[in-house]
Amino acid sequence: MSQKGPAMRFDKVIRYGTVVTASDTFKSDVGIKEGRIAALAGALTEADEIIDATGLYVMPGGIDSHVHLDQPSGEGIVMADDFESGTRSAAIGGNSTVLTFCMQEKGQSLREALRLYHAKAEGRCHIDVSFHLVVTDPTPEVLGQELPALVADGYTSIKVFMTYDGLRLRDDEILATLDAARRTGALVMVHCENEDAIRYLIGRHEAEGQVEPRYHAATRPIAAEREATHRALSLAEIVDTPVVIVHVSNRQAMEEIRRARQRGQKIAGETCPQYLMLTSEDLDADALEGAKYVCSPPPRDKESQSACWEGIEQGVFDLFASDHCPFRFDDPAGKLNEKGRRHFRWIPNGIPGVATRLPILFSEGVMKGRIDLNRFVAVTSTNHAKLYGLYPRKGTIAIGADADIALWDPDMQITLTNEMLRHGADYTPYEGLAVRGWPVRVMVRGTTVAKDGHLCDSRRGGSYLHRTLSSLTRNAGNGNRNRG
Ligand code: DUC
Ligand code: ZN
Ligand code: ZN
Repeated sequence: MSQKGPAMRFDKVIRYGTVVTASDTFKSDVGIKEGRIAALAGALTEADEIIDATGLYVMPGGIDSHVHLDQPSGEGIVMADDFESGTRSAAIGGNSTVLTFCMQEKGQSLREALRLYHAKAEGRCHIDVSFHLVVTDPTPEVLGQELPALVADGYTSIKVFMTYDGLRLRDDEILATLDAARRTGALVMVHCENEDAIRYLIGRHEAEGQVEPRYHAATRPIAAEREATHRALSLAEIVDTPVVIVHVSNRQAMEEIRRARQRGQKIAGETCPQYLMLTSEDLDADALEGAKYVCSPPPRDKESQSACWEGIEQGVFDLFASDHCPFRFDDPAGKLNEKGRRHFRWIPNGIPGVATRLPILFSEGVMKGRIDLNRFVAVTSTNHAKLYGLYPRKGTIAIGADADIALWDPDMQITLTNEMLRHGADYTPYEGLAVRGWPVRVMVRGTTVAKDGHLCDSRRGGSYLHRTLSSLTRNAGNGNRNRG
């Protein structure tokens, strides 16, 4: 493993730890110079700072590729995290990079949307960030002129919605967007739920006076997600374009991914902590407490939880992301806004989770023997870097990579409380959950940003990351790009 002689002097050395990557686990010191990993070897002693990692795992910092920060969320509603608080919370939970969303308004150019989101993020981020483009208005100019130029500038992923008025695209618009993505190499993430079915069910429950939070889950059934997943995959097949199916909540949607792959399609799948840890019964909580768990797709049942675990274990899911989409609970600008108190359809969709994603998977997955350490690193960091064009700069412990490192203490036992997560929400869905394993230090490009649960670098030194093409589209592109 040694690449450098012992005479080299480092800025920092992490000593005595166990390095874990997506493929290997080995004892090694890690030498860091000018923000990058410069050596992996035994007995690196020459450094300005020696960090003792005895008993700790030295892992790539978490990359959370599905995070919402400072997004407009409807009249009078305010997202609970901006780029400062969201990246602070992410760092405390073991992350060194987050990918957030830049939302195009109807009639707005993608460039203009990006200008606004860069202004929101500039100088406020504690860790590195990059944006996915949410395409809500796929005009010929947007798809034919803007998108190719933006992909060339390193904005290499987009998201489309099949649900929500104002956001959803029709099937022909999705096809046009996928086609444009194929030509440019952009990777498309799809939110799969059947809007018409949901709207119909909302009307039916509303007519019966059934407007409590629990009806959020009842009006977004598994079949509505499965149908949209099947349709998204079919549209992707028709124009031969890779896609990521995000926030998969249940077995039926997951099996659609498996089947599409068996047909030869290039598909990535993502699931999230809420689909392992919560069920629709949480939305049944007393009074309006259920509003805390309103997210889309909604949490399902125990069988769906088992299916999602199976998908992580068996590789159907490449990505384990938080879908952090935080709103305060007891707040007129949050879950319990005036209209939301009276009808579930006005409760903003989303739950906080950027700080709890990694500890939950480490504790419930690794420590309970469901997945090994290497799979943990793959689904929480390496695969995010590969799929979203950050690899090998990010997502691994290797010479030349950014020194984005999380030191994990596998023996630390923590009971989660909202206060320790340092996000802007006034609750966590996981209050009181006991976890084993905690990221005791998080470094971004060699600088320690969080230590022992506290932010310890107030410089807000996070950078914006321009990205290369996805591993999924780069490979698919050989025969496809520039065709048609
Ligand atoms: N989709 C997301 O990806 N996040 C929050 C809400 C939603 O519908
Ligand atoms: Zn979504
Ligand atoms: Zn989301």
